[in-house]
Amino acid sequence: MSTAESGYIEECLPRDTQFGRIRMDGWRQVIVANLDILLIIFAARHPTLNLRMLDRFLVTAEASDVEPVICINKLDLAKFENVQRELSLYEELGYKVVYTSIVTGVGVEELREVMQDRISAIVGSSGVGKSSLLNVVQPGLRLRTGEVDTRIHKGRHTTTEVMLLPLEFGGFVADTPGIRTLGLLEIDEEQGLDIHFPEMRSYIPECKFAACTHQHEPACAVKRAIETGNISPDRYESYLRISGFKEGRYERNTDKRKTDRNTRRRKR
Ligand SMILES: Nc1nc2c(ncn2[C@@H]2O[C@H](COP(=O)(O)OP(=O)(O)OP(=O)(O)O)[C@@H](O)[C@H]2O)c(=O)[nH]1
Ligand SMILES: [Mg+2]
Ligand SMILES: [Zn+2]
Repeated sequence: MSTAESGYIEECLPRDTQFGRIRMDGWRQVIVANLDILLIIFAARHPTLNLRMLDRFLVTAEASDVEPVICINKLDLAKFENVQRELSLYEELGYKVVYTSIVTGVGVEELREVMQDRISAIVGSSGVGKSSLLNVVQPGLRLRTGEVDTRIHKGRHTTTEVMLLPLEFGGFVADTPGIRTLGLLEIDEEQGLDIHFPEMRSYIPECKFAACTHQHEPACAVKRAIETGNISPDRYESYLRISGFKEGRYERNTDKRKTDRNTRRRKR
């Protein structure tokens, strides 16, 4: 163990938590295991802040029992009040939101506090500034950073592999390559998708049907909560989209639909 210069695997620890996704080609990819924190990074601008994608990341974190922290980078490119207004819903839901910029240095210390003595992974689209932020959080890392295409405002996938990096102030952080699509890996069909939306949890037991999908069922408490303004229609829209994601792990109605079809066939 003392001749650690070339490095070898001492032990493979069991995976308590894992963050991963189902890629477009169907491969179940585990990106990082045994995480404490998932740092979900978006840029305030360039590339565009995508709340629909944020919801997917949040569901993944909830489902894998990893604490999500939202980080909005490139604050220097936008008006703070506008960005904060867009994120206010998430702060109300109890998610921690850190606003950062490598240009002004705002939020960097707060990010260090989040990461200290924890194992975290920084995830998000290409070009949002994941590697740039880590270079500022932990000087000396010298991670390669890329340009954002000025025409389409997308990154160019500069980071190509996951790297677990030690932090001098304590802890480890994994830099990861930009993610284009996030097929959900961790959704347990028995448990359902709804419980990964914190604002839905208290309403779920009040739906008339125990297996309510909150889509077409009568006397649905979740839909009522949307009507009364207690659940955001945007978050509900994300719920609907994720639940219909065929390549993802969630198709709660599949069996039922099959049975319905069979029954119909038999009747004919
Ligand atoms: N204006 C501004 N630009 C930033 C900021 N942070 C990063 N950038 C720029 O954004 C571009 C992309 O940064 P990267 O750190 O390579 O982005 P990444 O998320 O690691 O991208 P991938 O490795 O491709 O996934 C670089 O040109 C950075 O200089 C910021 O806070 N403000
Ligand atoms: Mg990078
Ligand atoms: Zn319902």
